[in-house]
This record gives sequence, C-alpha cells and structure tokens, in this order.
Amino acid sequence: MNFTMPHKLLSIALLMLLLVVMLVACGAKSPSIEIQEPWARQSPMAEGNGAVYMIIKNTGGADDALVGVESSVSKVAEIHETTMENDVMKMRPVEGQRLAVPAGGQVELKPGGYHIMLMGLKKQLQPGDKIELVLKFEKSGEKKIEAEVRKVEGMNMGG
Ligand SMILES: [Cu+2]
Repeated sequence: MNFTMPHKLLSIALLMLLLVVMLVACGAKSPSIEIQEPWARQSPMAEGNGAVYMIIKNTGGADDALVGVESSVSKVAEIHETTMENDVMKMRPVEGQRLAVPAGGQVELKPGGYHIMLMGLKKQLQPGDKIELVLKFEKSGEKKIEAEVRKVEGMNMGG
C-alpha cells in the first residue's frame, strides 16, 4: 500500500489552513484605511493657500495615523487644526504632524476643524478641478487620492 499521496495532500491541506488562519489573525490586527469624499476648497484663499477635507475611516483592527501629505499643486502640505480662541478663529499645524485614526474609528477633516493646508499654491484651484494628493500613514503607508475642487460660498478664510 502507498500512503504517500494522501499523506502529502493532508499536509498541504493543513498548511493551507494554517496560512488562512494566519492571514485572518494578521488582518484583525492591521489598520484598514479608507478615504471618503475628499474635496478641496476653491482658491483664492489668503496668501495663495488652499485647504483639503475628507473623512478618514479605519475599518481595521489596529490604530493608524496620518503622518504626512504630499501635494502636486502646492509647495507644502501640512495637517492643520482650526480652533476658536476668544471668539477668534485660529489654525495651527497639528502637533508632530500626526493625526491619529483609531481602529474602528474615523476622523473628519472639515471646515472649522482639521484640514490639510496647501501652502504656496502653484496654480488657481477652480471648481471642478481635480488635484492629486499622497497621504502618508504610519502603518498603512502611502495612499494616493484625488480631491475635487468645490465652490464655497461666503467663506474665504483659512481653515
Ligand atoms: Cu490651515
């Protein structure tokens, strides 16, 4: 009798099962980043700056963080936060350029809150234009996105 073939098949099946289990276990411990509704404010803004907004969703099982942005339309792109201080709107770079996106959570970048500041625009941003950005995440790496420029009525200040 020859037991080699069934034995080999069983080994392969077990190996594959082990692989699946490992992948599932890994998947549960990785972040999974999804960018929703990215859009940019039309320019001109003060001093030729622009702002980009979006929802960053983390559907994975581990925390992640946005740690940098590269933009094709501006010299510099920074992660900013707008706050109210004594009834005055102020914005500042997020500490350490690190915006945490917790596991199973989301961060909303919107006017009056977090935003990506495009400093030193190389061109005017007209409604309907599409601009490319590269978002850099601590664990998920780089994500290329395209934000559509939208018209914003009556709001032409930073943030
Ligand atoms: Cu800003």
